[in-house]
Amino acid sequence: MKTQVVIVGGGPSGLLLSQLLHLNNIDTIVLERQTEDYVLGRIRAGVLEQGLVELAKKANVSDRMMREGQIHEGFDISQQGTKHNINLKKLTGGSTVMVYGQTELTRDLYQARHQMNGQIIHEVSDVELNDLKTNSPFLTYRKDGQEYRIDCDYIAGCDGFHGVSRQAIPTTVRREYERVYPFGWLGILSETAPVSHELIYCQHDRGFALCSMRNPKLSRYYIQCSLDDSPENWSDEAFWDELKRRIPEEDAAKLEMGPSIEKSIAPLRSFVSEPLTYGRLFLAGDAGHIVPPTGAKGLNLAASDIHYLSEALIAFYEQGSSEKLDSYSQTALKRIWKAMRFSWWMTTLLHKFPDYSEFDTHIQRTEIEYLFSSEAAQKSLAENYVGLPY
Ligand code: FAS
Ligand code: PHB
Repeated sequence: MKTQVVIVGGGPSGLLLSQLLHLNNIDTIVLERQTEDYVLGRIRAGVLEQGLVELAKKANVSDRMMREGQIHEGFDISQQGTKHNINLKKLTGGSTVMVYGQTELTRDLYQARHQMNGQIIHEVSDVELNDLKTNSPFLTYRKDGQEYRIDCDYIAGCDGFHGVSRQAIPTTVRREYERVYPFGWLGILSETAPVSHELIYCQHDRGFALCSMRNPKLSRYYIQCSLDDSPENWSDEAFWDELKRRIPEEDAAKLEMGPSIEKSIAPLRSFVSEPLTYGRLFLAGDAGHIVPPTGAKGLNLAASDIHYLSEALIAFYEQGSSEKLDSYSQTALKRIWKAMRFSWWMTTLLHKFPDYSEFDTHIQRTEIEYLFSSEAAQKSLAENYVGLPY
């Protein structure tokens, strides 16, 4: 087979890139390890920056999002049960965020790709990237016991943190930066009304908690848990009891509880791999970086990577210019590191760190009290939360 751009990974990064390139008459083939149903079964991000909403509009996949998504003008932070509202719209002069599940966006992307007869090959294995430093790279992969080869001009590595693309960059070239946090997030999905019309991020001596949602009838809750914990250790009742201990009393009193329809633990890490390019290979999304979900930046960073990479590939095929391709890594990393910083800051602000000294704990408490007392500090938080410019 031959195509212009092979995209490894059929998650939101890969599907969005494929859609944007196809709309600009650039041929792609997406290689995905799992089935479509498996990809759509993942429950992940919930908060979309305006930049991602605009990109979805550009990709012609925003209709349902605009109908069913919820615009949020702010969120609450609670410290030991005392709530403070962060009015994003007021603090940023009008910016807001969109609450619409990553799963739904991925569903919309799949539907658009199928409508345009996009080539997505599922259940592939043994994907290998070859001749990346030449003008004619190629990939091999296996499916149904057969080996296949695809010749192409460029390869987009959109295969997430555990994919093969980043590994194709020699360790002598790659520089990796990482912080693994000593805790995870135990999350549940329940068909119950959200406890509040906006998100509540809770800092508490027992550990962090987050009240989020997908729609007025579908709630998403998280509690900080230890790294060696597992969902099986938590009955629904135990989860609800612990959540109620960590959220403000007035919210605990009105919390609508019900059976969990999904329960999982996500580890928290900050990770960046540099550079994002190697010859004809370009990394985007979780393949190149991971943020702790505290700042709701994971999916949104994938979006800005795809914005830069799609623009660069379109400029190459339309004008023969490789200038944006040559500067992709440097351009994307500038925004990645700022989101990395914000996600790290929100995580250190709101979580219980087992190795914190009394001084550390006092500083953490003071950081939140300063935030609650300073409009300047809140403006800084707000401009990062709604998303820095692309
Ligand atoms: P993805 O990991 O979503 O997709 C990569 C795709 O590549 C997958 O479909 C995978 O099957 C495929 N793949 C992997 N290896 C392959 C191979 N060798 N060959 C072919 N295909 C291969 N972000 C938030 O903003 N908020 C959250 O609450 C949040 N929660 C998260 C919870 C978890 C458990 C995880 C893992 C991530 C979470 N994230 C969250 C971040 C998440 O939303 C990512 O940022 C987002 O999925 C990034 O999308 P992709 O870059 O497409 O990577
Ligand atoms: C979610 O709804 O899954 C969510 C929302 C905000 C975050 C993290 C996760 O910061």
